[in-house]
Amino acid sequence: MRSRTYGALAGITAAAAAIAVAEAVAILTGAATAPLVAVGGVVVDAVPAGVKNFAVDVFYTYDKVALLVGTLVLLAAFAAVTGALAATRNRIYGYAGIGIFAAVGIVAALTRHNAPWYAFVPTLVGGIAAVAVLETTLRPKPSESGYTYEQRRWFLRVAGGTLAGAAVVGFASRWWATRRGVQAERAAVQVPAVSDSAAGLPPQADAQLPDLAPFVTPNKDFYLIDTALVVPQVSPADWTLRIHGRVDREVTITYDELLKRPMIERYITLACVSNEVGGGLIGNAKWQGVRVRDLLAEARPKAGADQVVSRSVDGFTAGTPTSVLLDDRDAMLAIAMNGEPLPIEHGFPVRMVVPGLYGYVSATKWLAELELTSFADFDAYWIKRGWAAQAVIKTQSRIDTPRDGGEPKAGPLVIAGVAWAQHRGVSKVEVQVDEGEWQRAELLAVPSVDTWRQWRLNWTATPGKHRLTVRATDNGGQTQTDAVAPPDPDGATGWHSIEIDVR
Ligand SMILES: Nc1nc2c(c(=O)[nH]1)N[C@H]1C(S)=C(S)[C@@H](COP(=O)(O)O)O[C@H]1N2
Ligand SMILES: [Mo]
Repeated sequence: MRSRTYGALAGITAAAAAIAVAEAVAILTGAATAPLVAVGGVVVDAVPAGVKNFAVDVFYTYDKVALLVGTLVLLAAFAAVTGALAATRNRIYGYAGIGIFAAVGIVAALTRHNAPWYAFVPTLVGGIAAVAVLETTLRPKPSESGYTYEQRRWFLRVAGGTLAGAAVVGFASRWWATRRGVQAERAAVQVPAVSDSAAGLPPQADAQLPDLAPFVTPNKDFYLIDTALVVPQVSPADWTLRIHGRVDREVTITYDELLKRPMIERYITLACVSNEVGGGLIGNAKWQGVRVRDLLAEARPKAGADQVVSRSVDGFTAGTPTSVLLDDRDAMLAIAMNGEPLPIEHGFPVRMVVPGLYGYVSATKWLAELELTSFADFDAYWIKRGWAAQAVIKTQSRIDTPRDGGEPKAGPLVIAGVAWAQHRGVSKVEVQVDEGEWQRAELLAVPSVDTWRQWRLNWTATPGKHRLTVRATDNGGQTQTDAVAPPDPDGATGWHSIEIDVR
């Protein structure tokens, strides 16, 4: 084994030890203080919008795993180079490498939103572990003819053991840190009774066809989109909401106080602006919570405060028109989703839900603040990255069954899907088979204009290849446009179209 290889392996071993030790310390200091998470968070916030949109497209919600793996690979490459330099030239290179990485990790951890003062500790302890590992593994000096058999055997044992140990400690720590979150606190929440309940679910809201999205999306199937590399763990006991900024009276409310307020319950379909035509970044749930309007009324927004910026515990922001939060659409601070306390990944203990607006301008999870300001004065998270500041949900429709590329049998076939135009409502859905006439689909019932709507059409499928296309019209009489546009900057447009081969 050449000195260079030896040094490179020693460098990688030291880096692995550093990451694992830092992860273990972060069990005590909070997952967000682990250098991988902190640096990853800086990268998420810093990458140009185009790259992130690409990542969302390619990795869907797995882009976070891809980011962590990418960071680890880069770190390993850097550690290998500095380790090789340390072994062949001067030990100083190794220490400098560790120093640079520790500095990056510490600065990242300390500058994250709401970072505690001790956020530097995991990286510091990890850096010390790296120095110790590098010092130990580089101690044997090669002779003129290279490392002896004994030296190599010793090194492989030490490096192999450290790497295996680091893998176990690293993964176990991360697992433990997640396990140890606020699950127990969530389970202890008693969802209060509702004083103004959702219009009952009409029996004919759900056609219950295989492959057709159910009218109510179960929590476990509800799409997940956020910028948080680790799910924030917010204890209800520590939760407060501060309403401040351009208000006559600042209001702060605790979780217990929130639960004592009149509770409303509404079916609301949430959609992500990144959803492609035909995509799955949309879901419908029964949300329970407190009217935002009532809380804002107590704070008394000043004239000209046309934007409410909702800010999460981890610094994400969404900007919503104040007028929308004050009108009669019942925007709410949700504490429950489909009858359960809000799931942790969907924003426990409190999130905002606003009918008719995309999530990125309204649906802040792990909510901490509402700040009254103006659109002229502040750009929220995604607006800084080029997305539109004002974005109402565009009318859209999707074919769920038959499946794209499916091979159904010839004969009677039900074509079905969902259509949405939240807060305007869907009045018509039409389906086109090949180049034929547009045929009006049957619309299923809905509790309000704020949800998506199932539709279905009976068709006698004839053998051969067919193209099925769907389009919806909202209650204002506007039919969704066939002009194809990407999600960026304010939502995708175009008709959903699938191909099937009838057998
Ligand atoms: N704190 C926080 N809230 C957030 C986001 C985020 O990144 N951080 N993303 C928003 C976006 S873009 C969408 S589409 C919805 C998604 O909510 P869900 O994950 O519960 O489906 O959350 C919104 N709320
Ligand atoms: Mo989104």
